[in-house]
Formats: sequence, structure tokens, C-alpha cells
Amino acid sequence: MTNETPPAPPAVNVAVPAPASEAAALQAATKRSRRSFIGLGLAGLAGLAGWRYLLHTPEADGLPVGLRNVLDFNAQLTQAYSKHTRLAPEFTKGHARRLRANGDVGLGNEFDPATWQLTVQGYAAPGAPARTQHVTLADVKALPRTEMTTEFKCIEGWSVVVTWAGVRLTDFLARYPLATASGQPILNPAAPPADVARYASFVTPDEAYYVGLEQETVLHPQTLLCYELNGQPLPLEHGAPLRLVTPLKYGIKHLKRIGTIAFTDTRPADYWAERGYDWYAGH
Ligand SMILES: Nc1nc2c(c(=O)[nH]1)N[C@H]1C(S)=C(S)[C@@H](COP(=O)(O)O)O[C@H]1N2
Ligand SMILES: [Mo]
Repeated sequence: MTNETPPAPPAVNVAVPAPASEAAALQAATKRSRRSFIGLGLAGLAGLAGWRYLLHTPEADGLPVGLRNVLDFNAQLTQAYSKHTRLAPEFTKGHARRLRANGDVGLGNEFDPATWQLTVQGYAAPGAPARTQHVTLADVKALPRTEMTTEFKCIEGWSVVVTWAGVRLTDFLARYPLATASGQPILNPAAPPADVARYASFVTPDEAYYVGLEQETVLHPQTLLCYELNGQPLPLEHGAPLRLVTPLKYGIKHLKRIGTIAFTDTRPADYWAERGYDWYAGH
């Protein structure tokens, strides 16, 4: 399929119901994220309504007391929020099911997986020389292996639980430090260096399919470069030798057959965003 049709009512393809604990975890996660959004929304409204009052209270630390309180509250809020980096629910491997192949833009036959290399274009500050590195599949497989069983959701309205294996993008960037302008590695993704590129772009070798990710997703622990699906080497139609997996986003972002990754400060072109879908494609 090369066409995305408007979403049908969500249908979850899990043949066996998730055990109580997993189902409960999923429900709790949904409630939690809803609550935090409501909380942030109310805080925003209160901020607007109280703005004039805050600026007319007596001073503390050279700042109106009201404003000082708000700054402290905001710092707490930011901390509380980023401490709970949202994770997609994970399942036990027994819940994994077959994944259909969907979307073949950029997967033409003029391609030899045996000679494939990943091209990585480092983030270069304006005026600085470009840094480009070529990485083989063996190089990628030599990095720490991460496995996860998550729900894959296509924007067309179907979803299926599958097991992925590959390398975390952050583990890749610890070894190939191309996301920072200075070339320093990202050792702690929760507190990245100040000069990390704001975006990464992923493009097929023939440049026909392309997606962009914002920094938060680049650094997310469940963003993987995958070479295995359901315990088998990744098949060509699913994006061999290497594909992107990011389970907080719809399938449109899971680019198959990565040719080039580039780090940039400008929002990269995105195949389906150009065709009317949301650029972030989160769910
Ligand atoms: N190169 C490439 N990657 C792609 C697509 C595509 O057309 N070309 N389609 C996307 C869409 S819309 C979906 S739903 C998933 C499907 O992945 P699968 O074929 O492994 O199920 O791949 C995504 N990645
Ligand atoms: Mo899709």
C-alpha cells in the first residue's frame, strides 16, 4: 500500500487479551497522561488570569512575590513533568503477532542489502565543516542490543503488538557522537548537552521516503534502529537492513530501509506531513 486512508475506528489486533496487570498499566497510563494535560491547561489559565495581580505584589529577591512564587511553581512543574517521560506500554513477548507489510515508498528493487551502509551526517553549526560517517550493519549490531514488545499503530486504524530488536538511537549516538555541534557524546539523554541538534531526518537510500523527528523523540529510550522483528532478521518488506521504530508515534514515522540520518536545526521534510498529516504524528 502506498496510500493512507482516513482512520477507521481503532481496532486492536491483539488475539489474546493482555493479562490484568498489563491492561491495568495501559489504562493507568492513559489516565495519567490525560490528567497531566488538564493540569498544565489549568496552570496556563491561572497564569493568564493572575498575570496583572502578580506584577503588582511587593518584591522578594528583586521580583514581585507573586512572580517569584510562580517561577518556583513552574520549576517544580517542569521537573515533575520531565521526570515522567512518557513511555509506550510494553508487553510480554508472548503477545507479539505477525505484522503486515504496509507502505513501500522508497523500497524499490534497485537495492543490495549486502553492500548497504548507513550514512550519518553530523550536526554542524552554521559555517562549520560537515561531518559525515558511514556505518555498516555489523557496526550497528556491535552496539548494545535492546528488545521491546510494543503496540505498532498505523494511522489507518489498525494496530498490532510486535517485538522489535535493535539499538537505541541514544546508544548509537553515544558511540557515534554526531548529534551535537561540538561532537561530544550524549552520555545522559535526560540531561543532554546544550548543543544537541533540534531535529533528526531519516531518508531512504533512494530519497523517496523521508521522516523527521524532534529532539525529544531522538533522545527517547524507546526510539530504536531495528534489525529484527519478532525474533527474526528484519525482512526486506519491513525495512531491512535497518528501520526506525518509535512507538509513541504512528507507523508513518517508522521509516523502513534507512539510508541517511542527518542532524539539523531546521525541521526536516516529512513525506506524510507534506500530504496533510500532522508532522509529529504522535498518539
Ligand atoms: N520506506 C518506507 N517506510 C515506511 C513506509 C513507506 O511507505 N516507505 N510506510 C510507513 C507506514 S504508513 C507504516 S504503517 C509502516 C508499516 O510498517 P510495516 O510494513 O513493517 O508494517 O511503515 C512506515 N514506513
Ligand atoms: Mo501507516
